[in-house]
Amino acid sequence: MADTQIPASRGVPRMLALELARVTERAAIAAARLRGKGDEKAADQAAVDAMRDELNGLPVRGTVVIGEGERDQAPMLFIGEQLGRGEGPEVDIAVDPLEGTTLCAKDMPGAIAVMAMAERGSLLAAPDVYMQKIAIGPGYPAGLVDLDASPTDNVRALARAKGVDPRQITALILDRPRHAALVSEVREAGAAVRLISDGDIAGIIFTASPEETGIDLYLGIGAAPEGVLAAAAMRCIGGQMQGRLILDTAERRRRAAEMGIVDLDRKYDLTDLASGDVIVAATGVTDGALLRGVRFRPDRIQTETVVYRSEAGTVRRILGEHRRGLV
Ligand code: VTB
Repeated sequence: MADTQIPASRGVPRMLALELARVTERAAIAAARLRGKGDEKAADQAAVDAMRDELNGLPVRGTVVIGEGERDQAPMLFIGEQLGRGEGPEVDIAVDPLEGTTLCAKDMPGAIAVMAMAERGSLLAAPDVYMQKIAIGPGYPAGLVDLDASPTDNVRALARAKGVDPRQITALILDRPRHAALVSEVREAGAAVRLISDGDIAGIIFTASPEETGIDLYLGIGAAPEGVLAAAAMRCIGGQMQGRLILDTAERRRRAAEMGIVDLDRKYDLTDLASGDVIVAATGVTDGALLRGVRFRPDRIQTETVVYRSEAGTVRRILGEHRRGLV
């Protein structure tokens, strides 16, 4: 269908895919200038400012439904903020201008600038709390793994469906003390565990191409906004994911209720987290397995961006060359 046939109030015109690449490219370049400086807040702020500026030039009426920073008092593109030129389709915007602030500050692999844009009302508006998550790649029967099944059962079910021994399964888990029991159980079930220090959006995306990444399964607790962004990407690439918000204090429950969450214990499926027409863009800040980091050359700046679109399931990798002085 031609974009001109999409009513102005619905859908995300596909031409916006390139615009989103432009947004994350700019945020990534801004953050990359502060790579390795040990200042997470400054890098985050630079990415936030660049992203906001670029988003405000787009022909959309956007509302930020997933922002960042509540948890760590970071500079925000805050939830509810209106973005865009105030004309064109109404869209939900989810942003993580610098996913992996610590990775960027320490110039370690895997920092990215990432955002999603979707039809109004189609991304879960979640507070910045923790989320329990599970994800596997495409090609398996629906419901093969489940948040409420034991890690052992999930590893076994996945191994069986893959036709391999559990010893050939690798699970990716954030390296946190809270995951000690989870890591032990997964290893006892026979699987290998790859630990990462940060960056579980990419971690979940890795499950969609196990033959390349070596990752079959994502398990554990990360941040909720990253969960929604990962779900938006998985909607485009294929794969399964479930998430449940961890609302373990009265304050968190109050914030969730304020955002319209009725069932506080709800187990969200992929399409509960991100439905409708969605576009996701991510640009590498530091080198990583998903994306190459920004390269500063004498006369130009190079970026690598991936853009996912749910409607057609397209995945595009864009190598940008930016003349210095213009960005
Ligand atoms: C993860 C990780 C992020 O937050 O979501 C993590 O993917 C969860 O929070 O890169 P804790 O660090 O508090 O465990 C990040 O590390 C940063 O947002």
